[in-house]
Amino acid sequence: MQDALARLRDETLAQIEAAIRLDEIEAARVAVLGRKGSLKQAMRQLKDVAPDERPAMGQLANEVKTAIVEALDARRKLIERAETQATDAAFDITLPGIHRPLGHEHPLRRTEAELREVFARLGFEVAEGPEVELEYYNFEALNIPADHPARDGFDTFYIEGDVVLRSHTSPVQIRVMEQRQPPIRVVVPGRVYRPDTPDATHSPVFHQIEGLVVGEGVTFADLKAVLTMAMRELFGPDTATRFRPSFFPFTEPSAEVDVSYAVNGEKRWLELLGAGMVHPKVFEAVGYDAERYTGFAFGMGIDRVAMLKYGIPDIRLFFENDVRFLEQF
Ligand code: FA5
Repeated sequence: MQDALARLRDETLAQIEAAIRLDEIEAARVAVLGRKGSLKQAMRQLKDVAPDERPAMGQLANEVKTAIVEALDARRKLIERAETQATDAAFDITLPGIHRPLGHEHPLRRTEAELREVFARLGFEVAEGPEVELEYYNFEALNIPADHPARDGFDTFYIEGDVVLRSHTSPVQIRVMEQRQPPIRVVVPGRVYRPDTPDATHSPVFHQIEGLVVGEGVTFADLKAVLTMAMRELFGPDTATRFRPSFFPFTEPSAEVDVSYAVNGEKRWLELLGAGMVHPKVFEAVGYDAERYTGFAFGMGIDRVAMLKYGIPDIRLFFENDVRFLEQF
């Protein structure tokens, strides 16, 4: 009987130790301590034990029972504690919430929106045109004949035949003038493409905003006034602009316009746009009377504007999609 009690104790304690749910504890308790439990049955054998050994056996049986009751108790408490901890954790309102990152407006989009606003205040409407464009609009209609060296500056990616990716927003000048008669005052924001090698200020994909004003008596002074005002609106009232003589086949005279900025107190210039008076050949291409109408046009790099506005040293940062960069705007 002594052996039987010892085995019962060891097996039961092992079973309790292995229990991971409260119902397993309860099952173990019933199986051992219940009315028909194994301990009760073992006790019944007491009457077959020699009378002088009975007290010792009885005591052993009680010790086994106490050990089992204690083990059951301890295990039950452990499981209960683990369970409440698990539930508490699920409802712990002090834990940080699940972070769902917010999107950011891209600095280029924001700059484009601001440019639209500035020009809207100056009386410009917004027009748009296709990024996949016909060679005719990108070149010929703008007085850039095939095989003319001026094509190099506006060279582009060719899709097939006479279909290209536009290398500037100027083709939309033609599309707008084909559609309507003067007076015209539009800006055209959009994406353009060039096989330029990327560096700090050049990207093969970038953005321009085109401006076109056509009417009677429009002069270069109007062009200068509009651009100077726009630059001051964009960069602040003290902004200096510099008009350098330049060449574009679709304007005459032509200028490149730089805007001043400061690095450690030192004044520098960044080329922002090309501009000029609309060339009579362009008016001819759209059937306007070049004797009656004059106009000016400009094409500004939106990426360059954003670089100046936000102090971004490298244009490539706009296109890398690094959240750490984008989050700063
Ligand atoms: C043009 O694209 C002319 N269509 C502008 C124009 C319009 C002149 C109307 C006259 C009348 P240009 O190639 O200089 O010109 O480009 C204009 C501006 O786009 C530049 O001043 C610069 O700000 C920006 N730009 C040009 N190439 C890149 C490039 N690879 N990456 C980023 N910005 C560029």
